[in-house]
Amino acid sequence: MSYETILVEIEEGIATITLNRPDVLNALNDKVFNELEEAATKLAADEAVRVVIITGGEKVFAAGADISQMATSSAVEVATGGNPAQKAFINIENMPKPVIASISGFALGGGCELTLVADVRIAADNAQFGLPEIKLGIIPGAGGTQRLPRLIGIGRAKELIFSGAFIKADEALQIGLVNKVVPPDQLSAETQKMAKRFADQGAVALRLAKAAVNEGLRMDLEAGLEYEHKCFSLLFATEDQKEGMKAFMEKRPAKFQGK
Ligand code: CO8
Repeated sequence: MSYETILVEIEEGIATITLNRPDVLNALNDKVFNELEEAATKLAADEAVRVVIITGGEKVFAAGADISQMATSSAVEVATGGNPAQKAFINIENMPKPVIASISGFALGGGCELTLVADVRIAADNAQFGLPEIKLGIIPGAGGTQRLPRLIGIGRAKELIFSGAFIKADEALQIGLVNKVVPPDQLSAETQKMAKRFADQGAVALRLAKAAVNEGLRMDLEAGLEYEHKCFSLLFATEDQKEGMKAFMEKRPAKFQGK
């Protein structure tokens, strides 16, 4: 897969998408959003890909949407522009396999919002998070007002959105914005370790586990529990369920085939 603003590599079932506009701190313009959407569609359909990592590289995750592109936009252009940011992010969020955001340096505005569509977030201890849109006279527009309160709670989300303040990795960990913080030189290895751990599990079970959590969050508890039971029952039709339980009885590691 060849793109202008992102790099996509696949190795041993783990795909890595790297944002690649270093001169502007990986600012996200429409080209990036469109390429992310296309890559997510392809990786979602590729059964050989079991886990997806999104990173900005060693220095910065992404300093937000491209302000130079937005500065001259009219309300009509923004309203009728097809919302490439939300389209791309929904595509990533709905990928039927685990997505890990691996974050070094700034993850601001649309960059922070991109981390929110991943299933888990690992940060280097030099990472900084924030939604500074309010300081530009706008609000988060790629899901921040919706996904952040669901992840860290309404009060903390409003504080970040109303102030535009940046928080460091340790505070992000404390409020549940990231799952794990590691030294910068261990970020890549720790991300790979987590990706490998997910990749070793059964692909169908992973897919349904993700669906049960994501779909369940859109329902009331009763409907969510019913949905969970349907997913749970369905897994008894897979060879992986037979293998997983047989392996347990035989006291050996399971070898899942993803079917
Ligand atoms: N957009 C465009 N260019 C950027 C951006 C950006 N978001 N961030 C940095 N750059 C550029 C700078 O202009 C600079 O370019 P140049 O060298 O040509 O002057 C280069 O990157 C390096 O940046 P700095 O010199 O500013 O680096 P510093 O280390 O001094 O500062 C900061 C780093 C603090 C990250 C600073 O660059 C900054 O504050 N950036 C903007 C952060 C921001 O406000 N982000 C939110 C943007 S709005 C948004 O994300 C909305 C999302 C919703 C989209 C929905 C669409 C429908």
